[in-house]
Amino acid sequence: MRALVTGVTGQDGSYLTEFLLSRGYEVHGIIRRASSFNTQRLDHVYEDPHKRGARLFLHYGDLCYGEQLTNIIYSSQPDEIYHLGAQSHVKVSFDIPEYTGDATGLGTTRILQAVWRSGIKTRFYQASSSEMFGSSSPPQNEKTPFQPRSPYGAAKVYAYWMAVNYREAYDLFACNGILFNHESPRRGETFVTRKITRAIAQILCGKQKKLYLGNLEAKRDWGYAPEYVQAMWLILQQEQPDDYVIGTGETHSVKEFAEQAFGYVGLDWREYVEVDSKYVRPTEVDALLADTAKARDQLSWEPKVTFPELVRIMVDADMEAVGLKPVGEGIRILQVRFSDWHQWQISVSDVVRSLEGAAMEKQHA
Ligand code: NAP
Ligand code: G4F
Repeated sequence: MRALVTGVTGQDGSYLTEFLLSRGYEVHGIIRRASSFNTQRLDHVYEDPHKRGARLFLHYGDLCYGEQLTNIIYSSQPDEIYHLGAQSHVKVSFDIPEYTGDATGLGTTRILQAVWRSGIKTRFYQASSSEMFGSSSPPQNEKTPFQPRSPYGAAKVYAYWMAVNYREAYDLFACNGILFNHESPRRGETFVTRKITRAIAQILCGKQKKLYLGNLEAKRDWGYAPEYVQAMWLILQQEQPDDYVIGTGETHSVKEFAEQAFGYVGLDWREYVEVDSKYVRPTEVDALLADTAKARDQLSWEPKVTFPELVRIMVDADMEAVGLKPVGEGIRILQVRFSDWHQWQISVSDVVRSLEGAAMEKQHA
Protein backbone atom coordinates (compact mmCIF):
# COMPACT_ATOMS: atom_id res chain seq x y z
CA MET A 1 0.00 0.00 0.00
CA ARG A 2 1.14 3.52 -0.76
CA ALA A 3 0.02 6.55 1.22
CA LEU A 4 0.44 10.26 0.60
CA VAL A 5 0.50 12.42 3.73
CA THR A 6 0.18 16.21 3.70
CA GLY A 7 1.37 17.90 6.89
CA VAL A 8 3.85 15.07 7.30
CA THR A 9 6.19 17.25 9.39
CA GLY A 10 3.47 18.05 11.94
CA GLN A 11 2.53 16.27 15.14
CA ASP A 12 -0.04 13.97 13.54
CA GLY A 13 1.83 13.58 10.26
CA SER A 14 4.89 12.24 12.03
CA TYR A 15 2.95 9.74 14.15
CA LEU A 16 0.87 8.65 11.18
CA THR A 17 4.00 8.10 9.10
CA GLU A 18 5.49 5.97 11.85
CA PHE A 19 2.26 4.00 12.10
CA LEU A 20 1.92 3.45 8.34
CA LEU A 21 5.58 2.40 7.99
CA SER A 22 5.05 -0.10 10.81
CA ARG A 23 2.19 -1.58 8.76
CA GLY A 24 4.37 -1.99 5.68
CA TYR A 25 3.20 1.06 3.73
CA GLU A 26 5.33 3.13 1.39
CA VAL A 27 4.80 6.71 2.55
CA HIS A 28 5.08 9.89 0.48
CA GLY A 29 5.02 13.12 2.42
CA ILE A 30 4.63 16.71 1.30
CA ILE A 31 6.95 19.20 2.98
CA ARG A 32 7.37 22.93 2.61
CA ARG A 33 10.65 24.41 1.58
CA ALA A 34 12.17 26.24 4.57
CA SER A 35 15.51 27.94 5.11
CA SER A 36 16.25 25.55 7.97
CA PHE A 37 15.36 21.90 8.49
CA ASN A 38 11.74 21.38 9.46
CA THR A 39 11.69 17.59 9.53
CA GLN A 40 12.78 17.06 13.16
CA ARG A 41 9.66 15.06 14.01
CA LEU A 42 10.46 12.65 11.18
CA ASP A 43 14.21 12.31 11.42
CA HIS A 44 14.06 9.05 13.37
CA VAL A 45 12.16 7.30 10.58
CA TYR A 46 13.78 9.02 7.62
CA GLU A 47 15.93 6.88 5.35
CA ASP A 48 18.07 7.86 2.42
CA PRO A 49 15.74 7.31 -0.56
CA HIS A 50 18.71 5.86 -2.50
CA LYS A 51 18.90 3.04 0.01
CA ARG A 52 17.39 -0.19 -1.20
CA GLY A 53 14.06 -0.79 0.51
CA ALA A 54 13.56 2.82 1.58
CA ARG A 55 9.85 3.44 2.12
CA LEU A 56 9.63 7.11 3.05
CA PHE A 57 9.82 9.74 0.32
CA LEU A 58 9.47 13.48 0.78
CA HIS A 59 8.32 15.95 -1.88
CA TYR A 60 8.28 19.73 -1.82
CA GLY A 61 4.84 21.26 -2.14
CA ASP A 62 2.56 23.88 -0.69
CA LEU A 63 -1.15 23.67 -0.08
CA CYS A 64 -1.55 27.12 -1.61
CA TYR A 65 -0.34 25.94 -5.05
CA GLY A 66 -2.46 23.41 -6.87
CA GLU A 67 -0.15 22.51 -9.73
CA GLN A 68 2.55 21.04 -7.52
CA LEU A 69 -0.04 19.08 -5.55
CA THR A 70 -1.47 17.65 -8.75
CA ASN A 71 2.00 16.59 -9.92
CA ILE A 72 2.79 14.87 -6.63
CA ILE A 73 -0.54 13.06 -6.54
CA TYR A 74 -0.22 12.00 -10.14
CA SER A 75 3.37 10.79 -9.83
CA SER A 76 3.01 9.01 -6.50
CA GLN A 77 -0.36 7.36 -7.33
CA PRO A 78 -1.31 6.77 -3.70
CA ASP A 79 -3.89 4.24 -2.53
CA GLU A 80 -4.70 6.52 0.40
CA ILE A 81 -4.30 10.25 0.96
CA TYR A 82 -4.22 11.63 4.50
CA HIS A 83 -4.70 15.36 4.19
CA LEU A 84 -3.35 16.71 7.49
CA GLY A 85 -1.62 19.87 6.30
CA ALA A 86 -3.12 23.13 7.54
CA GLN A 87 -2.46 26.42 9.28
CA SER A 88 -3.71 24.72 12.42
CA HIS A 89 -3.40 27.38 15.12
CA VAL A 90 -6.75 28.91 16.08
CA LYS A 91 -5.39 32.11 17.66
CA VAL A 92 -3.04 32.68 14.71
CA SER A 93 -5.99 32.32 12.34
CA PHE A 94 -7.39 35.61 13.69
CA ASP A 95 -4.10 37.29 12.71
CA ILE A 96 -3.87 35.73 9.25
CA PRO A 97 -7.46 34.87 8.28
CA GLU A 98 -6.95 35.08 4.52
CA TYR A 99 -3.93 32.79 4.51
CA THR A 100 -5.74 30.38 6.84
CA GLY A 101 -8.67 30.23 4.43
CA ASP A 102 -6.26 29.56 1.58
CA ALA A 103 -4.12 26.85 3.18
CA THR A 104 -6.65 25.23 5.52
CA GLY A 105 -9.78 25.64 3.41
CA LEU A 106 -8.85 25.86 -0.27
CA GLY A 107 -5.90 23.48 0.20
CA THR A 108 -8.45 20.67 0.59
CA THR A 109 -10.25 21.66 -2.61
CA ARG A 110 -6.96 21.68 -4.52
CA ILE A 111 -6.23 18.12 -3.47
CA LEU A 112 -9.76 16.84 -4.09
CA GLN A 113 -9.79 18.44 -7.51
CA ALA A 114 -6.39 16.92 -8.35
CA VAL A 115 -7.63 13.48 -7.31
CA TRP A 116 -10.81 13.78 -9.32
CA ARG A 117 -9.16 15.22 -12.44
CA SER A 118 -6.35 12.68 -12.44
CA GLY A 119 -8.87 9.85 -12.15
CA ILE A 120 -6.74 8.07 -9.52
CA LYS A 121 -8.64 5.55 -7.41
CA THR A 122 -7.62 6.65 -3.96
CA ARG A 123 -9.16 7.00 -0.53
CA PHE A 124 -9.09 10.49 0.97
CA TYR A 125 -8.98 11.49 4.63
CA GLN A 126 -9.81 15.09 5.59
CA ALA A 127 -8.47 16.28 8.96
CA SER A 128 -11.64 17.92 10.21
CA SER A 129 -11.80 19.45 13.66
CA SER A 130 -14.00 19.78 16.73
CA GLU A 131 -13.27 23.52 16.39
CA MET A 132 -16.00 23.42 13.69
CA PHE A 133 -18.63 22.89 16.42
CA GLY A 134 -17.76 26.28 17.90
CA SER A 135 -20.65 27.47 20.02
CA SER A 136 -22.79 24.31 19.66
CA SER A 137 -23.34 22.93 23.17
CA PRO A 138 -21.56 19.77 24.25
CA PRO A 139 -21.59 16.83 23.84
CA GLN A 140 -20.92 17.05 20.09
CA ASN A 141 -21.35 14.24 17.58
CA GLU A 142 -21.61 13.76 13.81
CA LYS A 143 -25.09 15.35 13.76
CA THR A 144 -24.24 18.46 15.81
CA PRO A 145 -24.50 21.68 13.76
CA PHE A 146 -21.28 23.53 12.98
CA GLN A 147 -21.12 27.05 14.44
CA PRO A 148 -17.45 27.99 14.05
CA ARG A 149 -15.95 30.75 16.17
CA SER A 150 -12.69 31.41 14.35
CA PRO A 151 -11.31 31.83 10.82
CA TYR A 152 -9.67 28.43 11.34
CA GLY A 153 -13.00 26.84 12.30
CA ALA A 154 -14.73 28.43 9.31
CA ALA A 155 -12.01 27.22 6.94
CA LYS A 156 -12.32 23.69 8.32
CA VAL A 157 -16.11 23.77 7.87
CA TYR A 158 -15.62 24.71 4.22
CA ALA A 159 -13.08 21.88 3.77
CA TYR A 160 -15.41 19.42 5.52
CA TRP A 161 -18.22 20.18 3.10
CA MET A 162 -15.90 20.00 0.10
CA ALA A 163 -14.95 16.45 1.10
CA VAL A 164 -18.64 15.55 1.45
CA ASN A 165 -19.40 17.24 -1.86
CA TYR A 166 -16.72 15.34 -3.81
CA ARG A 167 -17.99 12.12 -2.23
CA GLU A 168 -21.54 12.82 -3.35
CA ALA A 169 -20.81 14.46 -6.70
CA TYR A 170 -18.00 12.22 -8.00
CA ASP A 171 -18.26 9.11 -5.85
CA LEU A 172 -14.85 9.73 -4.29
CA PHE A 173 -13.99 7.68 -1.21
CA ALA A 174 -13.67 10.85 0.89
CA CYS A 175 -14.02 10.79 4.68
CA ASN A 176 -13.92 13.34 7.47
CA GLY A 177 -12.35 12.52 10.81
CA ILE A 178 -13.73 15.15 13.19
CA LEU A 179 -10.98 14.97 15.75
CA PHE A 180 -11.11 16.59 19.16
CA ASN A 181 -7.90 17.98 20.64
CA HIS A 182 -5.07 15.48 20.78
CA GLU A 183 -1.70 16.14 22.28
CA SER A 184 1.68 14.53 22.79
CA PRO A 185 5.34 15.33 23.42
CA ARG A 186 5.42 16.29 19.71
CA ARG A 187 2.64 18.88 20.04
CA GLY A 188 3.54 22.32 18.67
CA GLU A 189 5.04 24.49 21.41
CA THR A 190 2.37 27.22 21.22
CA PHE A 191 -0.66 25.01 21.83
CA VAL A 192 -1.76 25.33 25.43
CA THR A 193 -0.93 21.85 26.74
CA ARG A 194 2.62 21.86 25.40
CA LYS A 195 3.08 25.48 26.42
CA ILE A 196 2.29 24.42 29.99
CA THR A 197 4.42 21.26 30.07
CA ARG A 198 7.41 23.01 28.46
CA ALA A 199 7.13 25.88 30.90
CA ILE A 200 7.20 23.44 33.82
CA ALA A 201 10.48 21.97 32.57
CA GLN A 202 11.92 25.48 32.12
CA ILE A 203 10.78 26.50 35.61
CA LEU A 204 12.35 23.37 37.12
CA CYS A 205 15.62 24.29 35.37
CA GLY A 206 15.45 27.82 36.72
CA LYS A 207 15.18 29.31 33.22
CA GLN A 208 11.61 30.63 33.49
CA LYS A 209 9.72 32.22 36.38
CA LYS A 210 6.17 32.74 35.14
CA LEU A 211 3.83 31.22 32.58
CA TYR A 212 1.44 33.61 30.84
CA LEU A 213 -1.78 32.10 29.52
CA GLY A 214 -5.12 33.34 28.18
CA ASN A 215 -8.56 31.91 28.99
CA LEU A 216 -8.20 29.35 31.78
CA GLU A 217 -11.88 28.39 31.83
CA ALA A 218 -12.14 26.92 28.31
CA LYS A 219 -12.79 23.18 28.30
CA ARG A 220 -11.39 20.69 25.86
CA ASP A 221 -11.68 16.96 25.22
CA TRP A 222 -7.96 16.10 25.23
CA GLY A 223 -6.58 12.76 24.04
CA TYR A 224 -3.24 11.21 23.16
CA ALA A 225 -2.25 11.84 19.51
CA PRO A 226 -0.79 8.41 18.53
CA GLU A 227 -4.17 6.82 19.28
CA TYR A 228 -5.88 9.35 17.01
CA VAL A 229 -3.75 8.58 13.96
CA GLN A 230 -4.82 4.96 14.31
CA ALA A 231 -8.42 6.19 14.08
CA MET A 232 -7.55 8.03 10.85
CA TRP A 233 -6.30 4.81 9.34
CA LEU A 234 -9.35 2.85 10.52
CA ILE A 235 -11.65 5.43 8.91
CA LEU A 236 -10.08 4.74 5.51
CA GLN A 237 -10.30 0.95 5.96
CA GLN A 238 -14.12 0.89 6.16
CA GLU A 239 -16.26 -0.47 3.32
CA GLN A 240 -18.08 2.83 2.82
CA PRO A 241 -16.75 6.39 3.12
CA ASP A 242 -18.21 8.21 6.11
CA ASP A 243 -17.54 10.88 8.76
CA TYR A 244 -16.60 10.14 12.36
CA VAL A 245 -16.15 12.04 15.62
CA ILE A 246 -12.99 10.99 17.49
CA GLY A 247 -12.36 12.01 21.11
CA THR A 248 -12.23 10.70 24.67
CA GLY A 249 -15.71 11.61 25.98
CA GLU A 250 -14.19 13.60 28.86
CA THR A 251 -13.70 17.33 29.12
CA HIS A 252 -11.31 19.36 31.29
CA SER A 253 -10.51 23.04 31.63
CA VAL A 254 -7.17 24.66 30.85
CA LYS A 255 -6.95 25.39 34.59
CA GLU A 256 -7.33 21.67 35.39
CA PHE A 257 -4.55 20.83 32.93
CA ALA A 258 -2.25 23.36 34.57
CA GLU A 259 -3.19 22.18 38.06
CA GLN A 260 -2.46 18.53 37.24
CA ALA A 261 0.75 19.24 35.32
CA PHE A 262 2.30 21.48 38.00
CA GLY A 263 0.98 19.16 40.74
CA TYR A 264 2.73 16.18 39.12
CA VAL A 265 6.13 17.76 39.79
CA GLY A 266 5.13 19.03 43.24
CA LEU A 267 4.46 22.68 42.29
CA ASP A 268 1.38 24.83 42.90
CA TRP A 269 0.26 26.22 39.52
CA ARG A 270 -1.18 29.38 41.15
CA GLU A 271 2.32 30.51 42.04
CA TYR A 272 3.46 30.47 38.40
CA VAL A 273 0.52 31.04 36.05
CA GLU A 274 -0.62 34.55 35.19
CA VAL A 275 -3.22 35.68 32.69
CA ASP A 276 -2.15 37.88 29.78
CA SER A 277 -5.04 39.17 27.65
CA LYS A 278 -2.76 38.88 24.61
CA TYR A 279 -3.57 35.16 24.56
CA VAL A 280 -7.34 35.62 24.83
CA ARG A 281 -9.16 35.09 21.53
CA PRO A 282 -11.69 37.54 20.05
CA THR A 283 -14.22 34.70 20.14
CA GLU A 284 -13.74 31.50 22.11
CA VAL A 285 -15.02 27.94 21.88
CA ASP A 286 -16.08 27.43 25.49
CA ALA A 287 -16.55 23.70 25.77
CA LEU A 288 -15.82 20.67 23.62
CA LEU A 289 -16.82 17.15 24.56
CA ALA A 290 -16.98 14.27 22.10
CA ASP A 291 -19.84 11.82 21.83
CA THR A 292 -17.90 8.97 20.21
CA ALA A 293 -20.64 6.33 20.05
CA LYS A 294 -20.33 5.98 16.25
CA ALA A 295 -16.55 5.49 16.28
CA ARG A 296 -16.86 2.99 19.12
CA ASP A 297 -19.57 0.98 17.34
CA GLN A 298 -18.37 1.14 13.74
CA LEU A 299 -14.59 1.45 14.04
CA SER A 300 -14.20 -0.35 17.39
CA TRP A 301 -11.96 2.57 18.29
CA GLU A 302 -11.55 3.59 21.91
CA PRO A 303 -8.73 5.59 23.46
CA LYS A 304 -6.69 4.00 26.24
CA VAL A 305 -4.69 6.96 27.55
CA THR A 306 -6.64 9.02 30.12
CA PHE A 307 -6.36 12.74 30.89
CA PRO A 308 -4.07 12.46 33.96
CA GLU A 309 -1.93 9.99 32.03
CA LEU A 310 -1.61 12.33 29.07
CA VAL A 311 -0.49 15.12 31.41
CA ARG A 312 2.18 12.87 32.93
CA ILE A 313 3.44 11.66 29.55
CA MET A 314 3.89 15.24 28.34
CA VAL A 315 5.53 16.55 31.51
CA ASP A 316 7.96 13.61 31.62
CA ALA A 317 8.90 14.15 27.98
CA ASP A 318 9.54 17.87 28.43
CA MET A 319 11.63 17.23 31.54
CA GLU A 320 13.68 14.75 29.61
CA ALA A 321 14.07 17.16 26.70
CA VAL A 322 15.86 19.67 28.93
CA GLY A 323 18.06 17.03 30.52
CA LEU A 324 16.12 16.54 33.77
CA LYS A 325 15.32 13.08 35.09
CA PRO A 326 11.59 12.61 34.44
CA VAL A 327 9.30 11.74 37.35
CA GLY A 328 8.74 8.53 35.36
CA GLU A 329 5.02 7.78 35.65
CA GLY A 330 4.37 8.99 32.11
CA ILE A 331 6.92 6.60 30.67
CA ARG A 332 5.52 3.69 32.67
CA ILE A 333 1.97 4.56 31.58
CA LEU A 334 3.03 4.28 27.95
CA GLN A 335 4.54 0.87 28.54
CA VAL A 336 1.35 -0.42 30.14
CA ARG A 337 -1.21 1.31 27.95
CA PHE A 338 0.55 1.94 24.68
CA SER A 339 3.72 -0.06 24.25
CA ASP A 340 3.05 -0.20 20.57
CA TRP A 341 4.53 1.12 17.34
CA HIS A 342 5.56 4.68 18.20
CA GLN A 343 8.60 6.10 19.87
CA TRP A 344 8.45 7.91 23.18
CA GLN A 345 9.50 11.14 21.63
CA ILE A 346 11.65 11.87 18.68
CA SER A 347 14.69 10.09 19.99
CA VAL A 348 14.84 7.61 22.83
CA SER A 349 17.36 8.92 25.30
CA ASP A 350 19.51 7.08 27.78
CA VAL A 351 17.27 8.16 30.65
CA VAL A 352 14.28 6.62 28.98
CA ARG A 353 16.16 3.51 27.98
CA SER A 354 17.13 2.85 31.58
CA LEU A 355 13.55 3.35 32.72
CA GLU A 356 11.98 1.31 29.99
CA GLY A 357 14.32 -1.64 30.13
CA ALA A 358 15.50 -4.02 27.48
CA ALA A 359 12.06 -5.19 26.36
CA MET A 360 11.09 -1.76 25.13
CA GLU A 361 14.42 -1.25 23.42
CA LYS A 362 13.91 -4.38 21.40
CA GLN A 363 10.51 -3.21 20.16
CA HIS A 364 11.83 0.09 18.90
CA ALA A 365 15.13 -1.15 17.54
P1 NAP B 1 0.52 20.74 13.06
O1 NAP B 1 1.44 20.05 14.00
O2 NAP B 1 0.34 22.21 13.15
O3 NAP B 1 0.99 20.35 11.58
C1 NAP B 1 0.50 21.04 10.46
C2 NAP B 1 1.23 20.55 9.24
O4 NAP B 1 0.75 21.25 8.10
C3 NAP B 1 2.76 20.79 9.28
O5 NAP B 1 3.40 19.70 8.68
C4 NAP B 1 2.91 22.03 8.42
O6 NAP B 1 4.19 22.15 7.82
C5 NAP B 1 1.87 21.74 7.36
N1 NAP B 1 1.48 22.95 6.62
C6 NAP B 1 1.01 24.11 7.12
N2 NAP B 1 0.77 24.98 6.12
C7 NAP B 1 1.13 24.36 4.98
C8 NAP B 1 1.14 24.76 3.61
N3 NAP B 1 0.74 25.95 3.22
N4 NAP B 1 1.58 23.86 2.70
C9 NAP B 1 2.00 22.63 3.08
N5 NAP B 1 2.00 22.20 4.35
C10 NAP B 1 1.58 23.06 5.29
O7 NAP B 1 -0.94 20.10 13.16
P2 NAP B 1 -1.40 18.70 13.81
O8 NAP B 1 -1.71 18.94 15.24
O9 NAP B 1 -0.48 17.64 13.42
O10 NAP B 1 -2.80 18.51 13.09
C11 NAP B 1 -2.89 17.83 11.84
C12 NAP B 1 -4.20 18.23 11.15
O11 NAP B 1 -5.31 17.90 11.97
C13 NAP B 1 -4.33 19.72 10.87
O12 NAP B 1 -5.06 19.86 9.67
C14 NAP B 1 -5.17 20.23 12.03
O13 NAP B 1 -5.86 21.40 11.65
C15 NAP B 1 -6.08 19.05 12.24
N6 NAP B 1 -6.58 18.85 13.61
C16 NAP B 1 -5.71 18.80 14.65
C17 NAP B 1 -6.19 18.55 15.93
C18 NAP B 1 -5.27 18.47 17.10
O14 NAP B 1 -5.77 18.53 18.23
N7 NAP B 1 -3.97 18.28 16.90
C19 NAP B 1 -7.58 18.33 16.12
C20 NAP B 1 -8.41 18.38 15.00
C21 NAP B 1 -7.93 18.62 13.75
P3 NAP B 1 5.41 22.89 8.57
O15 NAP B 1 6.01 21.85 9.47
O16 NAP B 1 6.29 23.28 7.44
O17 NAP B 1 4.83 24.04 9.33
O1 G4F C 1 -4.22 24.49 22.62
P1 G4F C 1 -5.08 25.42 21.88
O2 G4F C 1 -4.45 26.49 21.10
O3 G4F C 1 -6.02 24.52 20.97
P2 G4F C 1 -7.42 24.82 20.24
O4 G4F C 1 -7.65 26.25 20.04
O5 G4F C 1 -8.48 24.05 20.95
O6 G4F C 1 -7.15 24.17 18.80
C1 G4F C 1 -6.55 22.89 18.67
O7 G4F C 1 -7.55 21.91 18.70
C2 G4F C 1 -8.47 21.96 17.59
C3 G4F C 1 -9.48 20.85 17.83
O8 G4F C 1 -10.55 21.33 18.56
C4 G4F C 1 -7.67 21.76 16.33
F1 G4F C 1 -8.50 21.71 15.26
C5 G4F C 1 -6.68 22.88 16.17
O9 G4F C 1 -5.89 22.65 15.00
C6 G4F C 1 -5.74 22.88 17.37
O10 G4F C 1 -4.97 21.69 17.32
O11 G4F C 1 -6.11 26.10 22.89
C7 G4F C 1 -6.92 25.33 23.75
C8 G4F C 1 -7.64 26.27 24.72
C9 G4F C 1 -8.34 27.43 24.01
O12 G4F C 1 -9.60 27.60 24.60
C10 G4F C 1 -7.48 28.64 24.33
O13 G4F C 1 -8.17 29.88 24.40
O14 G4F C 1 -6.66 26.86 25.58
C11 G4F C 1 -6.94 28.24 25.69
N1 G4F C 1 -5.71 28.91 26.06
C12 G4F C 1 -5.52 29.60 27.22
N2 G4F C 1 -4.30 30.14 27.23
C13 G4F C 1 -4.58 29.02 25.33
C14 G4F C 1 -3.70 29.80 26.06
N3 G4F C 1 -4.27 28.53 24.12
C15 G4F C 1 -3.02 28.79 23.64
N4 G4F C 1 -2.65 28.28 22.45
N5 G4F C 1 -2.12 29.57 24.33
C16 G4F C 1 -2.41 30.10 25.55
O15 G4F C 1 -1.61 30.79 26.15
